[in-house]
Amino acid sequence: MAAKKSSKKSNVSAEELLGYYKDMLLIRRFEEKAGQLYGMGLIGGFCHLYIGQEAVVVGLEAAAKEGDKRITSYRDHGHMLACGMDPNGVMAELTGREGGYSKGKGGSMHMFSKEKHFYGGHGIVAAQVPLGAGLAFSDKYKGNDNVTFTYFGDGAANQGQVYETYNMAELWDLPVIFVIENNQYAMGTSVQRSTKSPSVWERGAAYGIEGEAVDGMDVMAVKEAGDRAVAYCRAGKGPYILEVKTYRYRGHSMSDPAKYRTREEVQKMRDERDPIEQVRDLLLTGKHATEDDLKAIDKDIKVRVNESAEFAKESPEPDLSELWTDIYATEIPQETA
Ligand SMILES: Cc1ncc(C[n+]2csc(CCOP(=O)(O)OP(=O)(O)O)c2C)c(N)n1
Ligand SMILES: [Mg+2]
Repeated sequence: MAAKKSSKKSNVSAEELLGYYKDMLLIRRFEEKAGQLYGMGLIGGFCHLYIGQEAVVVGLEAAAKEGDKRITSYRDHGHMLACGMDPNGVMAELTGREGGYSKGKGGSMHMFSKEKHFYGGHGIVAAQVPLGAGLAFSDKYKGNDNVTFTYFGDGAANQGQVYETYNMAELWDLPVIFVIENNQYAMGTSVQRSTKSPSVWERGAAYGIEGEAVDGMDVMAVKEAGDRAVAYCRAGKGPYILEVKTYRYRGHSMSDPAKYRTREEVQKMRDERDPIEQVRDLLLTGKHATEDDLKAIDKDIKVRVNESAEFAKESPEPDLSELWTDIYATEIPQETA
């Protein structure tokens, strides 16, 4: 099994760095806006923000190619933006409007895009793990070289269905990358309180699955690990586990005041490990961008996010007749419903 590797920052081009910066900042600003709209009562139901974890999905999407699939949990807004879904459609789904990806009927946790090969958005902890293996099975069956990124949390990693899936995925050499987003907490339970071994990825060894741990606050390290995982899976060698060590800055969901950890713990992570600040520093010290360039990027992103919020407020509520659509895979005519 591979050991943890650090990123070689010198190999990364200015263009690549700027791309990571923009993609991570879009997620951060989008999530901040979603938090505001939630506070204003415009978003109902659950809303789990991805702030702090941006480098995970941005690094891994940089390792993906057209045709690859992704599936994740309820903490899904970042994944959707990173794979190129439209911020308008995501934000309007959060506000439960017709212009949302699930026509306003799914909300934060249940969005999909066939076009971008994004298979949800799942509210049941770890439910997406066997589904991810199923997606990978379909690609193997069809004989193409696509891979499926199957994301789940440190809490989900203690679920039995993860290990049933590991066994079958390795048995059938499925091209699935199991991405454990270890953000140190499962609701109010820290990893230390729930898990004896600090290396969750090493459990794959019991099933013969290769893997590694990676610093999830370093987008370049994530991209490099993603490249290794993708190369392994595309070569038909079977599944691969990436345990990405990250941190969520906000509570579990918008309704969590996060009293189980200190403010100092969160502040220290923000000050010392923030994924966006790390890339910002590299851009500035490498003279790839000036403070003014970065301000202009932030301004453009805020404009884009504000547009999505306006769209999400103005898009109409779904029509009542929508209650009878999208229930079964094959549409049932309304008169018989
Ligand atoms: C089967 C199931 N059990 C319990 C819950 C309640 N629940 C929702 S999120 C969560 C914690 C999951 O934590 P983790 O997998 O670390 O993901 P994170 O929220 O940190 O991204 C729990 C227990 C659920 N949704 N589904
Ligand atoms: Mg977690």
